[in-house]
Amino acid sequence: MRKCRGMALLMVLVALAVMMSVAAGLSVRYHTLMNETSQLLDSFQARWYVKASDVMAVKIIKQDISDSGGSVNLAQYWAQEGRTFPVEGGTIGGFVSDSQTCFNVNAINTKISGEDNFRNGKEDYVPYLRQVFHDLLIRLEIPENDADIITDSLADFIDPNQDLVSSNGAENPWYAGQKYPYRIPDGPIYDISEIRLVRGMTPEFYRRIRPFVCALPDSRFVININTMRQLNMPLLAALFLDSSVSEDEAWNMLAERPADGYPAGADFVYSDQAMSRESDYTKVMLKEIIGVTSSYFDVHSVITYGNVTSRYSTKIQKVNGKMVAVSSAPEEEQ
Ligand SMILES: [Ca+2]
Repeated sequence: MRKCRGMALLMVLVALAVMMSVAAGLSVRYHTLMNETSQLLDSFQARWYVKASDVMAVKIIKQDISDSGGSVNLAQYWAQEGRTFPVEGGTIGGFVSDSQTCFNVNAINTKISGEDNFRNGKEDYVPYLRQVFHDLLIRLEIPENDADIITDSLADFIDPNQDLVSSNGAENPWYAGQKYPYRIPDGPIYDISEIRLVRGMTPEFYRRIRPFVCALPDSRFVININTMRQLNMPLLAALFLDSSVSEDEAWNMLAERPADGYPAGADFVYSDQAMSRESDYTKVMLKEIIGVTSSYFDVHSVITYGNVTSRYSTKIQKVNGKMVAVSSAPEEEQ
């Protein structure tokens, strides 16, 4: 009888141990699910705050442009940096950048008005914007041979034909022969990261080039001189096609720029500082590509909510005369 009671007690203890083990497992699973759900809800809320940030940026840019009669410059509210707004459960921060302070790769084959007058029947004439892009790569300490290949291959990547720009270029047959073959767009690209596929590009070269290039849905090439900051000077210097123009000299050229920007691009092109470094050729080119307004912006949002910090980049552009947010995506790691 005593033996039977002992067995029953043992079975009860074993059953208790099994139940405790199951309960502990359920508890861990429950907490994991709770954490996952909480993080998911935080990221949803953060995404809504990104939308709020975009709406606010569009409103401010529209108001600034309207107040200044079309000028886009660094004295305007949209250009203020380092502001963070508290919101329920977190913060909204970030900054807005003008996308017309970078080299628009979709314009690399665009002919500048007046350029033909300088061609003079030269078979080996290289279009101005290709020269500028090449000059920019050299300034970023990309070896000349690699710069030759990347520049001409980028031109082929974007142009709609399958004719090689030069022996340094690359069309579909070259890409078809690679380990992972692919077809090139032969047209404008949507996202600047696509240039990582261009012949000659390496992760290191892309890292160096990335801050100075963009892919706008526009084959025109217009730089807004009023929003150029010191960090953009490698590009401004490259526009002069003169290796003796340093980044510091380019920055000094803007010393006379009014706080609320030049009224017209010509005010920069005919400024004493710029004139002293322009050739007849670059003066004609600069007259065509230097502007004082912009139709493209990027909103870089940093949202903190709960335990989640989200970084998003939203493209804002003028569509049918109206500024609108057209796309938003997690910010690319630099
Ligand atoms: Ca092509």
